[in-house]
Amino acid sequence: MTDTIEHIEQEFQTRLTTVSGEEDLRKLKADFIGKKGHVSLMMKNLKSLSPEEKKQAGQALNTLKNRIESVLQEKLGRLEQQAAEARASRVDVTLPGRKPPEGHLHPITQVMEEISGIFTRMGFAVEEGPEIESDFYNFEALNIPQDHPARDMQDTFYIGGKVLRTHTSPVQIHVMERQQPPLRIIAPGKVYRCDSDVSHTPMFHQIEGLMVDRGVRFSDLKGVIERFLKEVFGENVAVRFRPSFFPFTSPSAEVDIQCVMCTGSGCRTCSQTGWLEILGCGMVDPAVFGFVNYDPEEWTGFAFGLGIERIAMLKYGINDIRLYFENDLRFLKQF
Ligand code: 2U9
Repeated sequence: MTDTIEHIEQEFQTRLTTVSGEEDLRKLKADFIGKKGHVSLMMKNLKSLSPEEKKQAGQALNTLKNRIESVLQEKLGRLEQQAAEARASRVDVTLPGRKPPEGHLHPITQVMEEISGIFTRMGFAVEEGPEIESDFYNFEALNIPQDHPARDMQDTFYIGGKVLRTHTSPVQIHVMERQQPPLRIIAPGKVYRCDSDVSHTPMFHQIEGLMVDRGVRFSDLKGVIERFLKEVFGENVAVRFRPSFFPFTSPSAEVDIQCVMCTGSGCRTCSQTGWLEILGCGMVDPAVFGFVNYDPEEWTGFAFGLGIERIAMLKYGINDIRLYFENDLRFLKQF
């Protein structure tokens, strides 16, 4: 009897080394201490023994059963722990993936595209031209005479015998040279002026517009500009036209909107005036038509010009234009 018990225990230890999962463990338990397991069958066989042998063998079998039980329990604990560790280190394919860092358009590009969109929806075509221009296209053809202050060395960058365009107006001259009216175009792009402070950078962006047709009047200009400003600053924005002067337009006007910071009550942004200057405009000066051989008796037109950075600063409440060009992602990511 004692031999058999020892044999069972050896057999159990051997089987235990082959256990690789909870299923094996359950099977092992059933085979040894289950109702029809080795230990239970041995218990049933005790009947045939003498009382003394019965007592001894019974105790031995109970001890074996307890030992097996505690070994199985310990093994089960280890298996459960291993399973938990495996689950924890497994890749969860249902988790959302990690996104690669994603860029976006520069705020100036965004505002430029928004403004271009407003004018293209009003029927204006987008035109582009070179950033290096001759004196004729940048100044002469725009009725800016030799001694005009805008030609001063302080404002214009000269390279060789040419200039970096100080406005996008040369684009419109090029278009008028190769195209007869009617004409409705905008010219967005980079321009260069020798100037630098919180509201000026040596390079900035403009959009200029030009419409030429028979019978174009100042009221057409007013309608287009008012529609544009309502699209950008909201339908309720107050707009005013102030008389002004530009060599290339006559009559000329500067256009203000009610201050977006204080809605007209007066603040630092609007220098306590309640108004913000947004753009310049006017009826194309007949002298300009003369340079491109348009008959000023037949054609009239309006033109306007605006600085993108200034509009973007007002739109986003930015007080230093240089932030746009420092490439600081903490700034750029906000747009
Ligand atoms: C042609 C004829 C006329 C374009 C115009 C302005 C008024 C103007 C400024 C706005 C802010 C420049 O960027 S800024 O400093 N522009 O005030 N621009 S009329 O007039 C033209 C252009 C082309 C052939």
